[in-house]
Amino acid sequence: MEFEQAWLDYTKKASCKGSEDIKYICVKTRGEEQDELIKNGILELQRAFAGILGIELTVCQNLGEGHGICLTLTEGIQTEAYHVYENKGEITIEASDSKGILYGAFELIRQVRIGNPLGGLDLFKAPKMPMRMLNHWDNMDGSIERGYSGESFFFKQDRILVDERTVTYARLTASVGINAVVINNVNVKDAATWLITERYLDKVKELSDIFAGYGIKLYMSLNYAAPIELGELDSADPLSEDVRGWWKRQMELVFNRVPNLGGFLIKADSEGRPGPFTYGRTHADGANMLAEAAAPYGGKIIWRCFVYNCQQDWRDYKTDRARSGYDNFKGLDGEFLDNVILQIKNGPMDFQVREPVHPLFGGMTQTNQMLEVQIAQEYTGQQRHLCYLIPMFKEVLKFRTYVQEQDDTVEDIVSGRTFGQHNCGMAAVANTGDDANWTGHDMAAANWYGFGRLAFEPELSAEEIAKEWIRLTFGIDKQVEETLLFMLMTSWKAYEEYTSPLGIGWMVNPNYHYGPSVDGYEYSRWGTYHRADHMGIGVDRSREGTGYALLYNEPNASVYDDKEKCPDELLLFFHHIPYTWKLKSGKTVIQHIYDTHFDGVDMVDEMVERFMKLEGILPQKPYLRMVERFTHQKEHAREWRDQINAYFYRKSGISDEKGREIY
Ligand code: GCW
Repeated sequence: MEFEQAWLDYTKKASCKGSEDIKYICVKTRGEEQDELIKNGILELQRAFAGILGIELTVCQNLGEGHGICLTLTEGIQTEAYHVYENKGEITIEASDSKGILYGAFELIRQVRIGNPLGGLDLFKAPKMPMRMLNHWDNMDGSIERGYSGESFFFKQDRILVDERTVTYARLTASVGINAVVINNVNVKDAATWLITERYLDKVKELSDIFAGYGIKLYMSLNYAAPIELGELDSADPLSEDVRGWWKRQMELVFNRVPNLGGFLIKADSEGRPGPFTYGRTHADGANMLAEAAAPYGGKIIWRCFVYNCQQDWRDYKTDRARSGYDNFKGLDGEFLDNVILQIKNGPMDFQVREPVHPLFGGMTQTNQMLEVQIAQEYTGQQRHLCYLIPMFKEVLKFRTYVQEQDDTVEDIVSGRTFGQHNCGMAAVANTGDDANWTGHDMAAANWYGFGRLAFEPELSAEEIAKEWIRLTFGIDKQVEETLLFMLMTSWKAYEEYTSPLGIGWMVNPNYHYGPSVDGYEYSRWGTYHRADHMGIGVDRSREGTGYALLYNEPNASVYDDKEKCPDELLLFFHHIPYTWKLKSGKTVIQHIYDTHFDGVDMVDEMVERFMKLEGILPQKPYLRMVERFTHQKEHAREWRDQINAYFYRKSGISDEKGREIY
């Protein structure tokens, strides 16, 4: 399958002030051999300078009188950090480790391509989050769970693929500072259970070596019941000596064969996957068993907190899926070994367009934590609608948990500032596939790019990240930049407006989760209800209801618990509210529903209208691909608007004040 270079396309020429005299590139190590990372850094710079500036960089021992770039390994800089600066026309990329050098090389290329002059360049950057990870939900048959951009490029027909595309993937991923990748789906079944056996380890090693050359640790998802499913034991009880011994031997095998392996990601006791509950054991028992076996090799166990009862009866008003992560894990705080990291979704439900922040952030104080977000847009338009998610992720990171007076935001927690942890960070469920443009929607690549940039430098604004991505992908052009920036920055808001209102979420078609169906999940077992009747809508999660609101630290708990104080955008998540209730905006709930749905569609129309003016300015291929997606988004946004408005008009019997057409 053909593939493009996304934001690393060096075929577009550019000029860069201060680059004119650069001819050479040299490396100064502290005596050690140049490793793959440094070699890849040099290659990348050579490729970029040749492609963009027409400069062939010659490798030399010492720069001497010629101007050039010097990669310098030095002491005293934090690992993975880099200092890129200009002095008398010479550019230095300084770091303590070769990963920092590689990141510095990508930084220099970025600076050149976004049009910054090299004279006076002086950037010192250190990643804020230790782990910056992608989780691929790729299955070994080549399909991708919740994948919207083609098939897997890691697997096909139960084989592991290693080819040119793998290398380009690693370059793209490393260029934004991502340093860990889980290659297979968290739902580990069939052939994927065998990934940790001789059957696949040679290929896993090949893949992990390519990744290692770009500073990426390869991780795999594990099947908790592997000892049984591989036919070796009849139990997976984490306290059984046989089972513990089995995992120790298996880990020894895997880490010896794949020394660059980072560790494992596990989804246990969730949505039908096996786990320690079967044996009456806790998640700490399960995670620690694996962690103990992986520890001698420096392996990490990333254990997901997405554990809930997916067999709920809709008549049951007491069980609350939103509580489940907290209820299952809070009591285990402090019981996990140091190489275990709990991975927590950004919200308590499941990647909806709007959710409160997961209460485990700020709930646990003695456990390594990692934030899980999803760029695959499962519930936010499936890469057919434009939905730039970096503004949402920024809100999550900035959320104050009040776990202590200072350094209490989600960002502080997952950066390790709050509790002094080093096993923490951020993971995104990936949005890539084997489509030529990698992400189906060309503009969905901004989420991949943006996720990495944000995890490395969370202080960057969503606009800054978007601008970088636009320039790197489409070159420097004022109209292109203004248009695409407007579209990216409007898109999340627009999507929220024309889909489910005020934080309630869902209202999608069951199973594939695309398109409006207000009652799609209303009578199902998944615990995802809106509870609308003819009087009102929303789930009572206050102290009178499920009590979920009280899981937060003060003052958050009191704010969410109180209808009057709860922010509008989350009101229906926390409270059951009459349609005639006045929001802080001054509108009634029902009028808000009508207005936002009409406005959301208008926003899409405006985005698309502006986009169409880029015909002949953007390269034709991506332009046409996007026209197709935007045409669909326009229509589909109308479908959302009309279904939601008609449903609530019919339920409430209250007309739109503005008399617009409701079907
Ligand atoms: O978002 C839901 C998805 C499932 C997914 C699950 C999870 C991988 O609908 O497809 O399974 O969450 O996060 O484990």
